[in-house]
Amino acid sequence: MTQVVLVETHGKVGLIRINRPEAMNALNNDVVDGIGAAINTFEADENIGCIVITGNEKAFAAGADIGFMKDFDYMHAYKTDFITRNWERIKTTRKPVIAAVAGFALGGGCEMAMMCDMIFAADTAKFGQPEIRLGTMPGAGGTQRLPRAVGKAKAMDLCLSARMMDAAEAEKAGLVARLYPADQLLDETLKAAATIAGFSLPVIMMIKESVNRAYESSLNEGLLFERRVFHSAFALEDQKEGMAAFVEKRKASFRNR
Ligand code: DAK
Repeated sequence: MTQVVLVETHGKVGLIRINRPEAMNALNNDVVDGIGAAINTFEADENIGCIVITGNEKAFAAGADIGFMKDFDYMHAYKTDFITRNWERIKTTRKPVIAAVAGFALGGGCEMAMMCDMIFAADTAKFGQPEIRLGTMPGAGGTQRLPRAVGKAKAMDLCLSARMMDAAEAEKAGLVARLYPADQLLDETLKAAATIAGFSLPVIMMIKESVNRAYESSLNEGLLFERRVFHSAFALEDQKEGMAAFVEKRKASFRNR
């Protein structure tokens, strides 16, 4: 049986590939559970400092599997917690997750990319929330994360018109952190992920937690949280090492403590 999720390790980077090319990487329970299991493994591995999720050159993921869900009724979707059981795992991991998006990231695919900490896109990427065309609406963060990323006007436009946004527009709007020619996307993303993973793991986690706080609290609360976490970073051996290395003009060697 084809494995719908492929998992690789590149040094300190964990790579997860969605692998349903025959269906534009449409998401089903197996895919989402596979991603959840891979994240559990990477989370438990002290050697991994950053995770990358990608698809193939045609699609990151063209949304939830429409054939699979077309006959669902409310009771089934609710009782089985459709897709949800591992869906939030991307969000709850304490290690940074980069979505490397080439081709289509539509519906649940766009929502999954937005759940990651940042999106790196190929110039071929296309983002959209076309659920309205199917007689339904975004159900996994599209109406919530998209306005936060690109503002209300563009989010309304995408969710209500079902139009796709190309990579250049997505980068300009703030959805995409970095844009690459398609043939360089994965290499460049792995390189960036390796740079992140080379820093001190506790500091990586402190920064992720603090940036996320910006979305979940008032500015004053967020600043206070950041200040407390910043102060606590002085308790790290890696802080002593990082600053000593700078003063001694050598490369820091972090031990994740
Ligand atoms: N589901 C199933 N199969 C799909 C698919 C999808 N979403 N997208 C594409 N495919 C399949 C096509 O049926 C086709 O299969 P065959 O006919 O070859 O067997 C194959 O992939 C190639 O697609 P096309 O022939 O259509 O290729 P094109 O290049 O012409 O068009 C396209 C590519 C991506 C523009 C088009 O396929 C398309 O519009 N796809 C549907 C996009 C869409 O509507 N996505 C939104 C789905 S709703 C939740 C989590 C997630 C969700 C909800 C809740 N919870 C946690 C609660 C998500 C919901 C959605 O995403």
